[in-house]
Amino acid sequence: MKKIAIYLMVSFAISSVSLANNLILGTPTISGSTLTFTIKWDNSWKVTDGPANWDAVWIFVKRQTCVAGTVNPWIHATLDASGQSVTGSELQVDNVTDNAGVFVRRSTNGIGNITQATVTLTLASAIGGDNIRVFGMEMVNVPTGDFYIGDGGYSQSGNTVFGNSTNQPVQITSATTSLTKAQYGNQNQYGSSVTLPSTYPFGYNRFYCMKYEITSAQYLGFLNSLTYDQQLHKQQDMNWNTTPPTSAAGTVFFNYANVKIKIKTPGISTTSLTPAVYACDANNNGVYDEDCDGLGFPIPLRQEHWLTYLEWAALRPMTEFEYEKACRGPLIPVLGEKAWGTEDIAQFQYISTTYGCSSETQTYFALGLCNYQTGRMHRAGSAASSITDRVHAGATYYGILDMTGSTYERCVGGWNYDYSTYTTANGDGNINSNGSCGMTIWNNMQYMNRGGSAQNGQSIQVSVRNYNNDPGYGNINAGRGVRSF
Ligand SMILES: [Ca+2]
Ligand SMILES: [Ca+2]
Ligand SMILES: [Ca+2]
Repeated sequence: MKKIAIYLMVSFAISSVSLANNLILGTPTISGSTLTFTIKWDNSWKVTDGPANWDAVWIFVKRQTCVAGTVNPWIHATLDASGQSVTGSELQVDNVTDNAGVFVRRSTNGIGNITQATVTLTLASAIGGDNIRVFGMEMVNVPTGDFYIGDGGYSQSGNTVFGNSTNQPVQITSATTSLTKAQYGNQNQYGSSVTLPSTYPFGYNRFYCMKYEITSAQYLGFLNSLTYDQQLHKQQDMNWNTTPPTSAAGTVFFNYANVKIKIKTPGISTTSLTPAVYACDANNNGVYDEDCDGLGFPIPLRQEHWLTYLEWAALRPMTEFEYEKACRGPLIPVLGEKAWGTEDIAQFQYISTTYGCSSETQTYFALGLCNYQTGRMHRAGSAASSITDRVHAGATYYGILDMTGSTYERCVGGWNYDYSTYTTANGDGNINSNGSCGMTIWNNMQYMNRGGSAQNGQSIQVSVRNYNNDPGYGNINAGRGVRSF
Protein backbone atom coordinates (compact mmCIF):
# COMPACT_ATOMS: atom_id res chain seq x y z
CA MET A 1 0.00 0.00 0.00
CA LYS A 2 1.43 3.32 -1.00
CA LYS A 3 1.48 5.99 1.64
CA ILE A 4 2.37 9.59 1.04
CA ALA A 5 3.21 11.97 3.79
CA ILE A 6 4.43 15.47 4.12
CA TYR A 7 6.42 16.57 7.10
CA LEU A 8 6.41 20.14 8.18
CA MET A 9 9.82 20.25 9.63
CA VAL A 10 9.25 23.55 11.21
CA SER A 11 6.73 26.12 10.87
CA PHE A 12 7.32 29.23 12.69
CA ALA A 13 9.51 32.19 12.89
CA ILE A 14 11.04 35.19 11.38
CA SER A 15 13.01 36.80 8.69
CA SER A 16 15.28 39.74 9.18
CA VAL A 17 12.04 41.64 9.46
CA SER A 18 10.39 38.99 11.55
CA LEU A 19 7.23 37.03 12.26
CA ALA A 20 6.12 33.43 12.40
CA ASN A 21 6.80 31.66 9.16
CA ASN A 22 4.38 28.76 8.83
CA LEU A 23 6.05 26.59 6.24
CA ILE A 24 3.41 24.40 4.63
CA LEU A 25 4.07 21.77 1.99
CA GLY A 26 0.99 20.24 0.39
CA THR A 27 0.36 16.51 -0.05
CA PRO A 28 2.33 15.40 -3.11
CA THR A 29 0.91 13.72 -6.17
CA ILE A 30 3.07 11.12 -7.88
CA SER A 31 3.55 10.39 -11.55
CA GLY A 32 6.35 8.13 -12.73
CA SER A 33 9.44 9.53 -11.04
CA THR A 34 8.00 12.95 -10.24
CA LEU A 35 6.43 14.45 -7.11
CA THR A 36 4.32 17.59 -7.28
CA PHE A 37 3.25 19.56 -4.22
CA THR A 38 2.41 23.09 -3.13
CA ILE A 39 4.64 25.25 -0.94
CA LYS A 40 3.96 28.34 1.11
CA TRP A 41 5.76 30.11 3.91
CA ASP A 42 5.63 33.48 5.57
CA ASN A 43 8.17 36.26 5.95
CA SER A 44 10.49 35.17 3.22
CA TRP A 45 13.12 37.60 2.02
CA LYS A 46 15.79 38.32 -0.54
CA VAL A 47 17.67 41.59 -0.17
CA THR A 48 20.76 43.10 -1.75
CA ASP A 49 21.41 45.69 0.94
CA GLY A 50 22.30 44.99 4.60
CA PRO A 51 22.87 41.26 4.97
CA ALA A 52 22.54 40.83 1.19
CA ASN A 53 21.08 37.38 1.61
CA TRP A 54 17.92 35.32 1.42
CA ASP A 55 16.05 32.59 3.19
CA ALA A 56 15.19 29.29 1.54
CA VAL A 57 13.45 25.99 2.19
CA TRP A 58 15.65 22.88 2.12
CA ILE A 59 13.49 20.06 0.74
CA PHE A 60 14.49 16.41 0.74
CA VAL A 61 12.63 13.17 0.13
CA LYS A 62 12.69 9.76 1.80
CA ARG A 63 11.35 6.64 0.11
CA GLN A 64 10.50 3.19 1.40
CA THR A 65 10.19 0.06 -0.68
CA CYS A 66 7.40 -2.15 0.61
CA VAL A 67 8.35 -5.82 0.73
CA ALA A 68 6.28 -8.04 2.98
CA GLY A 69 8.18 -9.92 5.67
CA THR A 70 11.38 -7.86 5.62
CA VAL A 71 12.68 -4.70 7.27
CA ASN A 72 11.79 -1.74 5.08
CA PRO A 73 14.04 1.20 5.91
CA TRP A 74 13.32 4.69 4.67
CA ILE A 75 16.10 5.56 2.22
CA HIS A 76 17.19 9.05 1.25
CA ALA A 77 15.87 9.64 -2.27
CA THR A 78 18.44 10.83 -4.79
CA LEU A 79 17.00 13.43 -7.12
CA ASP A 80 17.58 13.52 -10.83
CA ALA A 81 20.20 16.01 -12.00
CA SER A 82 17.44 17.90 -13.82
CA GLY A 83 13.68 18.07 -13.72
CA GLN A 84 13.27 20.20 -10.60
CA SER A 85 11.01 23.22 -10.97
CA VAL A 86 8.67 25.66 -9.26
CA THR A 87 5.78 27.56 -10.80
CA GLY A 88 5.65 31.32 -11.23
CA SER A 89 8.41 33.91 -11.37
CA GLU A 90 8.72 34.65 -7.65
CA LEU A 91 10.69 31.55 -6.71
CA GLN A 92 13.47 29.41 -8.10
CA VAL A 93 14.79 25.93 -7.40
CA ASP A 94 18.51 25.50 -6.74
CA ASN A 95 19.90 22.02 -7.29
CA VAL A 96 22.80 20.76 -5.19
CA THR A 97 25.73 18.77 -6.51
CA ASP A 98 24.96 15.57 -4.60
CA ASN A 99 21.26 15.71 -5.60
CA ALA A 100 20.26 15.09 -1.97
CA GLY A 101 17.53 17.73 -2.12
CA VAL A 102 16.81 21.22 -3.41
CA PHE A 103 16.65 24.75 -2.08
CA VAL A 104 13.54 26.72 -3.00
CA ARG A 105 14.01 30.48 -2.60
CA ARG A 106 13.09 33.90 -3.93
CA SER A 107 14.54 34.63 -7.33
CA THR A 108 14.24 38.41 -7.09
CA ASN A 109 14.39 40.92 -4.25
CA GLY A 110 11.39 41.01 -1.98
CA ILE A 111 10.15 40.62 1.58
CA GLY A 112 6.90 38.97 2.63
CA ASN A 113 4.85 35.82 2.39
CA ILE A 114 5.06 33.19 -0.31
CA THR A 115 1.39 32.48 -0.70
CA GLN A 116 1.33 29.58 -3.09
CA ALA A 117 3.54 27.93 -5.65
CA THR A 118 3.87 24.38 -6.89
CA VAL A 119 7.13 22.43 -6.76
CA THR A 120 7.91 19.49 -9.01
CA LEU A 121 10.76 17.18 -8.03
CA THR A 122 12.07 14.39 -10.23
CA LEU A 123 13.64 11.44 -8.46
CA ALA A 124 16.56 9.56 -9.99
CA SER A 125 14.39 6.47 -10.45
CA ALA A 126 10.70 5.67 -10.81
CA ILE A 127 8.73 5.74 -7.58
CA GLY A 128 6.66 2.67 -8.40
CA GLY A 129 4.93 1.37 -5.28
CA ASP A 130 7.30 3.04 -2.83
CA ASN A 131 6.07 5.08 0.10
CA ILE A 132 7.20 8.69 -0.04
CA ARG A 133 7.81 11.33 2.61
CA VAL A 134 8.78 14.91 1.83
CA PHE A 135 10.59 17.02 4.42
CA GLY A 136 11.16 20.76 4.40
CA MET A 137 13.05 23.09 6.72
CA GLU A 138 13.82 26.78 6.62
CA MET A 139 17.41 27.82 6.15
CA VAL A 140 19.27 31.09 5.68
CA ASN A 141 21.99 31.84 3.16
CA VAL A 142 25.20 33.10 4.77
CA PRO A 143 27.05 34.70 1.84
CA THR A 144 30.69 34.41 0.93
CA GLY A 145 32.77 37.18 2.47
CA ASP A 146 35.20 38.48 5.05
CA PHE A 147 34.30 38.48 8.73
CA TYR A 148 35.89 38.67 12.17
CA ILE A 149 36.30 36.09 14.89
CA GLY A 150 36.70 37.29 18.46
CA ASP A 151 35.17 40.31 20.17
CA GLY A 152 38.29 41.81 21.68
CA GLY A 153 38.47 39.61 24.75
CA TYR A 154 35.48 39.40 27.01
CA SER A 155 37.00 39.17 30.43
CA GLN A 156 34.53 37.02 32.32
CA SER A 157 36.57 35.00 34.74
CA GLY A 158 38.19 31.97 33.22
CA ASN A 159 36.79 32.49 29.77
CA THR A 160 38.70 32.00 26.60
CA VAL A 161 37.69 33.73 23.40
CA PHE A 162 38.32 33.54 19.72
CA GLY A 163 40.94 36.03 18.57
CA ASN A 164 44.69 36.27 18.47
CA SER A 165 47.10 35.70 21.32
CA THR A 166 46.33 39.13 22.78
CA ASN A 167 42.57 38.58 22.46
CA GLN A 168 42.17 40.88 19.49
CA PRO A 169 39.75 39.96 16.69
CA VAL A 170 41.11 38.20 13.63
CA GLN A 171 39.69 38.80 10.18
CA ILE A 172 38.95 35.72 8.11
CA THR A 173 39.31 36.33 4.36
CA SER A 174 39.83 34.39 1.15
CA ALA A 175 43.51 34.39 2.06
CA THR A 176 42.83 32.40 5.24
CA THR A 177 43.98 28.99 4.04
CA SER A 178 45.57 27.75 7.25
CA LEU A 179 45.54 28.68 10.93
CA THR A 180 47.49 27.51 13.92
CA LYS A 181 45.84 27.28 17.30
CA ALA A 182 47.64 30.39 18.53
CA GLN A 183 46.28 32.37 15.57
CA TYR A 184 42.65 31.97 16.62
CA GLY A 185 42.60 31.47 20.37
CA ASN A 186 44.14 32.81 23.52
CA GLN A 187 44.48 29.61 25.52
CA ASN A 188 46.61 26.65 24.66
CA GLN A 189 44.16 24.03 25.86
CA TYR A 190 41.59 24.90 23.17
CA GLY A 191 41.91 24.45 19.45
CA SER A 192 43.50 22.21 16.88
CA SER A 193 46.71 20.50 17.89
CA VAL A 194 47.84 20.62 14.26
CA THR A 195 47.53 23.48 11.77
CA LEU A 196 44.08 23.67 10.24
CA PRO A 197 44.38 23.21 6.46
CA SER A 198 42.58 24.93 3.56
CA THR A 199 39.94 22.17 3.53
CA TYR A 200 38.76 23.18 7.02
CA PRO A 201 35.53 25.25 6.99
CA PHE A 202 36.90 28.62 8.12
CA GLY A 203 33.61 30.24 7.13
CA TYR A 204 34.70 32.54 4.32
CA ASN A 205 32.74 30.57 1.73
CA ARG A 206 28.97 30.71 1.69
CA PHE A 207 26.84 28.13 3.45
CA TYR A 208 23.23 27.65 4.40
CA CYS A 209 22.41 27.63 8.13
CA MET A 210 19.19 26.30 9.67
CA LYS A 211 17.05 29.29 10.65
CA TYR A 212 16.14 27.55 13.93
CA GLU A 213 17.52 24.83 16.15
CA ILE A 214 16.27 21.29 15.53
CA THR A 215 12.69 21.24 16.78
CA SER A 216 10.69 18.49 18.45
CA ALA A 217 8.54 18.22 15.30
CA GLN A 218 11.60 17.75 13.16
CA TYR A 219 13.04 15.14 15.50
CA LEU A 220 9.71 13.28 15.53
CA GLY A 221 9.81 13.16 11.73
CA PHE A 222 13.22 11.53 12.06
CA LEU A 223 12.27 9.06 14.83
CA ASN A 224 9.18 8.01 12.94
CA SER A 225 11.23 7.27 9.80
CA LEU A 226 13.56 4.80 11.53
CA THR A 227 13.42 1.03 11.57
CA TYR A 228 12.66 -0.77 14.80
CA ASP A 229 16.36 -1.57 15.31
CA GLN A 230 17.36 2.02 14.68
CA GLN A 231 14.78 3.20 17.19
CA LEU A 232 16.04 0.67 19.71
CA HIS A 233 19.56 2.05 19.35
CA LYS A 234 18.24 5.55 19.90
CA GLN A 235 16.59 4.78 23.17
CA GLN A 236 19.31 2.45 24.48
CA ASP A 237 22.30 4.68 24.26
CA MET A 238 20.40 7.89 24.66
CA ASN A 239 19.46 6.89 28.18
CA TRP A 240 16.41 9.01 27.79
CA ASN A 241 14.88 6.29 29.89
CA THR A 242 14.57 2.56 29.59
CA THR A 243 11.72 2.76 27.13
CA PRO A 244 12.05 0.38 24.20
CA PRO A 245 9.85 0.89 21.12
CA THR A 246 7.62 -1.94 22.36
CA SER A 247 6.51 0.06 25.39
CA ALA A 248 2.82 0.62 25.87
CA ALA A 249 1.05 3.51 24.21
CA GLY A 250 1.38 6.60 26.38
CA THR A 251 4.78 5.64 27.81
CA VAL A 252 6.99 8.70 28.21
CA PHE A 253 10.06 8.36 25.96
CA PHE A 254 11.67 11.74 26.61
CA ASN A 255 10.81 14.36 29.19
CA TYR A 256 13.17 17.24 29.71
CA ALA A 257 12.90 21.04 29.78
CA ASN A 258 9.18 20.64 29.03
CA VAL A 259 9.76 18.67 25.83
CA LYS A 260 7.63 15.56 26.26
CA ILE A 261 7.69 12.74 23.70
CA LYS A 262 5.61 9.62 24.20
CA ILE A 263 5.01 6.35 22.41
CA LYS A 264 1.81 6.76 20.45
CA THR A 265 1.77 3.31 18.86
CA PRO A 266 4.07 0.56 20.19
CA GLY A 267 6.47 -1.22 17.86
CA ILE A 268 6.52 -5.01 17.54
CA SER A 269 9.76 -6.63 18.64
CA THR A 270 9.12 -10.28 17.86
CA THR A 271 9.94 -9.69 14.22
CA SER A 272 11.77 -6.36 14.61
CA LEU A 273 9.85 -5.26 11.58
CA THR A 274 7.40 -2.73 12.96
CA PRO A 275 8.79 0.45 14.47
CA ALA A 276 7.00 2.51 17.09
CA VAL A 277 5.27 5.78 16.37
CA TYR A 278 6.30 8.66 18.62
CA ALA A 279 4.37 11.83 19.32
CA CYS A 280 4.57 15.04 21.34
CA ASP A 281 2.38 15.62 24.37
CA ALA A 282 3.84 18.62 26.19
CA ASN A 283 0.51 19.40 27.86
CA ASN A 284 0.42 15.78 29.06
CA ASN A 285 -3.27 15.17 28.39
CA GLY A 286 -2.83 11.94 26.44
CA VAL A 287 -3.88 13.55 23.17
CA TYR A 288 -0.93 13.68 20.79
CA ASP A 289 0.57 16.35 18.57
CA GLU A 290 -1.95 19.02 19.49
CA ASP A 291 -1.22 22.63 18.70
CA CYS A 292 0.04 23.27 22.25
CA ASP A 293 2.08 20.05 22.58
CA GLY A 294 5.41 21.79 22.05
CA LEU A 295 6.04 20.66 18.48
CA GLY A 296 7.90 23.92 17.97
CA PHE A 297 10.17 23.48 20.99
CA PRO A 298 13.82 22.97 20.11
CA ILE A 299 14.82 19.56 21.46
CA PRO A 300 17.85 18.84 23.67
CA LEU A 301 19.87 16.01 22.12
CA ARG A 302 22.83 13.88 23.00
CA GLN A 303 25.78 14.62 20.76
CA GLU A 304 25.55 11.33 18.88
CA HIS A 305 21.88 11.78 18.13
CA TRP A 306 22.36 15.34 17.00
CA LEU A 307 25.04 14.11 14.57
CA THR A 308 22.81 11.27 13.37
CA TYR A 309 19.99 13.71 12.69
CA LEU A 310 22.31 15.96 10.65
CA GLU A 311 23.54 13.01 8.58
CA TRP A 312 19.93 11.95 7.97
CA ALA A 313 18.93 15.49 6.88
CA ALA A 314 21.98 15.68 4.56
CA LEU A 315 23.47 18.58 6.51
CA ARG A 316 26.64 18.88 8.62
CA PRO A 317 27.81 20.46 11.89
CA MET A 318 29.11 24.03 11.74
CA THR A 319 32.53 25.04 12.97
CA GLU A 320 33.23 27.65 15.63
CA PHE A 321 34.32 29.98 12.82
CA GLU A 322 31.01 29.54 10.99
CA TYR A 323 29.07 30.16 14.19
CA GLU A 324 30.72 33.55 14.65
CA LYS A 325 30.14 34.51 11.03
CA ALA A 326 26.49 33.44 11.15
CA CYS A 327 26.02 35.68 14.22
CA ARG A 328 28.12 38.75 13.47
CA GLY A 329 28.25 38.89 9.69
CA PRO A 330 30.89 41.28 8.34
CA LEU A 331 30.44 43.83 11.14
CA ILE A 332 33.18 45.06 13.45
CA PRO A 333 33.05 42.99 16.67
CA VAL A 334 31.42 44.47 19.78
CA LEU A 335 32.89 43.56 23.16
CA GLY A 336 30.65 41.06 24.93
CA GLU A 337 28.08 40.98 22.14
CA LYS A 338 25.38 38.35 21.84
CA ALA A 339 24.01 37.00 18.55
CA TRP A 340 22.07 40.24 17.95
CA GLY A 341 25.23 42.36 18.03
CA THR A 342 24.91 44.13 21.40
CA GLU A 343 25.55 43.34 25.05
CA ASP A 344 21.84 43.59 25.89
CA ILE A 345 20.10 40.56 27.27
CA ALA A 346 16.65 39.89 28.73
CA GLN A 347 15.07 36.63 29.80
CA PHE A 348 12.03 35.00 28.16
CA GLN A 349 8.76 35.21 30.10
CA TYR A 350 6.39 32.31 30.67
CA ILE A 351 2.90 32.96 29.34
CA SER A 352 0.64 30.09 30.36
CA THR A 353 -2.11 30.68 27.81
CA THR A 354 0.10 30.19 24.76
CA TYR A 355 3.01 28.19 26.16
CA GLY A 356 4.01 25.40 23.78
CA CYS A 357 1.48 26.47 21.13
CA SER A 358 2.17 27.52 17.57
CA SER A 359 1.00 31.00 18.60
CA GLU A 360 3.54 31.28 21.42
CA THR A 361 5.12 34.71 21.15
CA GLN A 362 6.97 36.79 23.68
CA THR A 363 4.88 39.82 24.58
CA TYR A 364 7.66 41.21 26.75
CA PHE A 365 9.36 43.80 24.57
CA ALA A 366 13.02 43.98 25.52
CA LEU A 367 16.42 44.31 23.93
CA GLY A 368 18.24 41.02 23.55
CA LEU A 369 15.26 38.90 24.49
CA CYS A 370 16.30 35.24 24.55
CA ASN A 371 15.71 31.95 26.31
CA TYR A 372 18.54 31.62 28.82
CA GLN A 373 18.48 30.13 32.32
CA THR A 374 14.73 29.53 32.30
CA GLY A 375 15.05 25.74 32.47
CA ARG A 376 12.35 25.23 29.84
CA MET A 377 12.07 25.33 26.08
CA HIS A 378 10.05 27.92 24.22
CA ARG A 379 8.85 27.86 20.61
CA ALA A 380 11.70 28.32 18.13
CA GLY A 381 11.97 31.96 17.14
CA SER A 382 9.29 33.10 19.57
CA ALA A 383 11.05 36.39 20.37
CA ALA A 384 10.35 37.61 16.86
CA SER A 385 7.15 39.47 16.07
CA SER A 386 5.83 42.05 13.66
CA ILE A 387 7.32 44.87 15.72
CA THR A 388 10.77 43.45 16.41
CA ASP A 389 14.01 44.49 14.83
CA ARG A 390 17.21 42.46 15.04
CA VAL A 391 18.03 43.31 18.67
CA HIS A 392 14.46 42.77 19.92
CA ALA A 393 14.01 39.52 17.98
CA GLY A 394 17.34 38.12 19.09
CA ALA A 395 18.26 37.56 15.46
CA THR A 396 21.72 37.38 13.99
CA TYR A 397 23.01 39.73 11.31
CA TYR A 398 21.63 37.33 8.69
CA GLY A 399 18.24 36.71 10.34
CA ILE A 400 19.01 33.39 12.07
CA LEU A 401 17.12 32.83 15.35
CA ASP A 402 18.08 31.59 18.81
CA MET A 403 21.84 31.51 18.19
CA THR A 404 22.11 32.91 21.72
CA GLY A 405 20.14 30.92 24.29
CA SER A 406 17.57 28.10 23.85
CA THR A 407 19.84 25.10 23.10
CA TYR A 408 23.59 25.34 23.06
CA GLU A 409 24.98 25.38 19.54
CA ARG A 410 27.43 22.54 19.19
CA CYS A 411 30.29 23.58 16.90
CA VAL A 412 33.31 21.64 15.66
CA GLY A 413 36.21 22.61 17.92
CA GLY A 414 37.06 22.43 21.58
CA TRP A 415 39.86 20.89 23.58
CA ASN A 416 43.34 20.67 22.18
CA TYR A 417 42.77 17.99 19.55
CA ASP A 418 43.34 17.29 15.86
CA TYR A 419 40.45 18.87 13.92
CA SER A 420 42.28 18.98 10.58
CA THR A 421 40.27 16.18 8.96
CA TYR A 422 36.94 17.99 9.27
CA THR A 423 35.70 19.31 5.91
CA THR A 424 32.58 20.75 4.28
CA ALA A 425 31.32 17.25 3.36
CA ASN A 426 27.58 17.02 4.00
CA GLY A 427 25.76 13.99 5.35
CA ASP A 428 24.54 11.57 2.66
CA GLY A 429 21.04 11.21 4.12
CA ASN A 430 21.39 7.58 5.25
CA ILE A 431 22.38 6.63 8.80
CA ASN A 432 23.74 3.21 9.76
CA SER A 433 21.30 0.30 9.91
CA ASN A 434 21.89 0.05 13.67
CA GLY A 435 20.85 3.66 14.15
CA SER A 436 24.32 5.17 14.62
CA CYS A 437 25.87 8.04 12.70
CA GLY A 438 27.89 6.85 9.72
CA MET A 439 30.07 9.96 9.45
CA THR A 440 33.23 8.66 11.10
CA ILE A 441 35.04 11.99 11.05
CA TRP A 442 32.13 13.70 12.77
CA ASN A 443 31.97 10.99 15.42
CA ASN A 444 35.66 11.54 16.14
CA MET A 445 35.47 15.32 16.50
CA GLN A 446 34.99 17.26 19.68
CA TYR A 447 32.43 20.01 19.92
CA MET A 448 32.35 23.37 21.67
CA ASN A 449 29.03 24.59 23.05
CA ARG A 450 28.39 28.14 21.94
CA GLY A 451 25.83 30.78 22.82
CA GLY A 452 24.48 29.74 26.24
CA SER A 453 21.30 27.75 26.76
CA ALA A 454 17.96 27.73 28.50
CA GLN A 455 19.72 25.78 31.25
CA ASN A 456 23.00 27.55 31.51
CA GLY A 457 24.21 31.06 30.75
CA GLN A 458 27.82 29.96 30.46
CA SER A 459 29.56 31.06 27.24
CA ILE A 460 26.59 33.19 26.26
CA GLN A 461 28.66 35.81 24.44
CA VAL A 462 29.31 35.11 20.76
CA SER A 463 33.07 34.81 21.13
CA VAL A 464 33.34 33.03 24.47
CA ARG A 465 34.38 29.40 24.20
CA ASN A 466 34.85 27.78 27.57
CA TYR A 467 32.13 25.17 27.55
CA ASN A 468 33.58 22.19 25.80
CA ASN A 469 32.61 18.70 24.76
CA ASP A 470 29.47 17.81 26.69
CA PRO A 471 28.01 14.74 24.92
CA GLY A 472 24.82 14.71 26.99
CA TYR A 473 21.69 16.79 26.70
CA GLY A 474 21.43 17.81 30.36
CA ASN A 475 22.61 21.39 29.91
CA ILE A 476 20.20 21.72 26.97
CA ASN A 477 22.78 20.95 24.34
CA ALA A 478 21.74 20.26 20.77
CA GLY A 479 22.19 22.63 17.94
CA ARG A 480 21.45 22.86 14.27
CA GLY A 481 23.06 22.09 10.93
CA VAL A 482 24.51 23.86 7.95
CA ARG A 483 25.02 22.85 4.32
CA SER A 484 27.97 23.57 2.07
CA PHE A 485 28.40 23.49 -1.69
CA1 LIG B 1 -1.57 16.81 24.23
CA1 LIG C 1 20.96 28.43 20.65
CA1 LIG D 1 25.68 7.66 5.61
